Amino acid sequence: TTFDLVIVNAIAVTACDVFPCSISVKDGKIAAIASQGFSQEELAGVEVIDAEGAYVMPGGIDAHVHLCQDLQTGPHGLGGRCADDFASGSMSAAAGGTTTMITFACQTRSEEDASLLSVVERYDARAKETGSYIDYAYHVIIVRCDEDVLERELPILSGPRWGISTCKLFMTYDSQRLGDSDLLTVMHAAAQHGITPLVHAENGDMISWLTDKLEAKGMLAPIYHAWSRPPIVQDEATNRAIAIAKLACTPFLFVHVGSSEAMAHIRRAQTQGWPVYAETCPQYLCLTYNDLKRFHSPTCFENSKMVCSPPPPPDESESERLYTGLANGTFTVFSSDHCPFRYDDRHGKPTGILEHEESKRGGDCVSKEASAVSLDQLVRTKTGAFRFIPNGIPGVETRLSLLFTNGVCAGRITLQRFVELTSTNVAKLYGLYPKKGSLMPGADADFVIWHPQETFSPFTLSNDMLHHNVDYTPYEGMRMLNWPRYTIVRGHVVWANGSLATGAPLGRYQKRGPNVLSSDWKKRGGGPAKQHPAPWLFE
Ligand code: DUC
Ligand code: ZN
Ligand code: ZN
Ligand code: ZN
Repeated sequence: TTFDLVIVNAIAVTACDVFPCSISVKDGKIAAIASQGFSQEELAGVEVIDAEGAYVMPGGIDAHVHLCQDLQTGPHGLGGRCADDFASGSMSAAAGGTTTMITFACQTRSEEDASLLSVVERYDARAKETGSYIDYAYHVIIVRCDEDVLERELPILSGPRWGISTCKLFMTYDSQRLGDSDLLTVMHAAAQHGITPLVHAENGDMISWLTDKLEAKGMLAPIYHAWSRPPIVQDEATNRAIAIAKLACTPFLFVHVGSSEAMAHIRRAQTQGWPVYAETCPQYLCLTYNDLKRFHSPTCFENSKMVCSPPPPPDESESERLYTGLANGTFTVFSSDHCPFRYDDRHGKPTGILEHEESKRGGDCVSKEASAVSLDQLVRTKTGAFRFIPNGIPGVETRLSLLFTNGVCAGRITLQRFVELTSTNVAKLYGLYPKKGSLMPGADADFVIWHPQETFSPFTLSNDMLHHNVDYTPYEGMRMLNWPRYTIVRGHVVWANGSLATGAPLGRYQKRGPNVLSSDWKKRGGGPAKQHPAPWLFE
């Protein structure tokens, strides 16, 4: 039998090892990893990629990507139109070396979203509308505590039809947050059905209180979005969520951790043996408060391009502490939190102006669509209010290169740790391992192949190089020391030498199993019996 694809002259990098090899692919799976090349006979008629001595890694897995999340369902709890669908989002991901993404099917509190199953079905229809160029899966976002959802629907979602083994829960945003009691109930139910909760840990009351205080002083500019969410907002919620999860007895993960104090709470719980995991994202390593003052003056509305929640950290010393958490294992995964809003779309970042104008007039939203003012005029002349700016920045395409440049090339993390954070641990935590995230024979043939490091010419990033449907990148002007040269999904080359493959989207939905990073957790002495004098209360 001959192969479908062969990669020669590669330096394979896994979460453990770095070694020279050749890799063969058959029927979308890794057939063999060989220390030598292949014979002429074996290669006859086979597609060959010469890696020229470059690193080959398991394809990137980005477990935090927002696509097709509509107006009211936005993670900011306000208007704001998600700029990427599955087609544009997956092309952007592929061009950045990512072969699998996990996106969010988001429940709202409206009547039609009472059933989480129908939320997922409708979201799945959105994905099918365009198809995806890389493999994909869904998390669910649960914004209410409903017995039918928790007892009847969660087992269906985690079962063979959908294979959804994670749910995201918010501790902030009035339209989405769960109180402590609901968090206990939902986390406990999730644990019983083998679903790992992902927690957005910011104290919503602190944020509202600070927002009111800032606004009372007329401090409305984008930079004050960060001031309304200082690190203590994350610290408190993180510490509280750890206590809640201990009582509910469930392994869980903190998404988008951007505070070193929050990280320290997580580290301590891990050291005590609790199955607590954490994610951080490029914006907490590569941006600071300064980037919220980048354009012209601090009050310039263009600074809304950098508004995300949690915000970037105050300064670089904080990012440096987060890099330590990446190196020492406190962080389990590194994701983008790609949450795309355009600047030239009145339902993108300019929502911060329009809603502000409406609120000053005390009106509702009806006149906005009809407004004769051009968008261009609007963004040039208005300042807007940070409260109304959609929270989120794009980054699915830049995730790997930013960490490769600033983590690996800068000597802050090893190559193996890079693979662990961007692929292998992600697959293990989210139930895709070893099909994804590994270079084992039999695994899916998902690869990212870099440029040979010695001969690569560093370049300066600009948004016109990117493939998302967003009109800016927060990382404009940053120096990149390498970039994925090939992205391969189940043996299909989807990105090569600066070009995306044309043709039908071949991404497949991935059913997931449970988190395997903490499969031994109950044995290690977790479980209700150790937590409470009356363990039967938890059954
Ligand atoms: N949470 C996210 O996960 N993404 C964007 C904004 C937010 O609050
Ligand atoms: Zn969040
Ligand atoms: Zn997000
Ligand atoms: Zn409108």
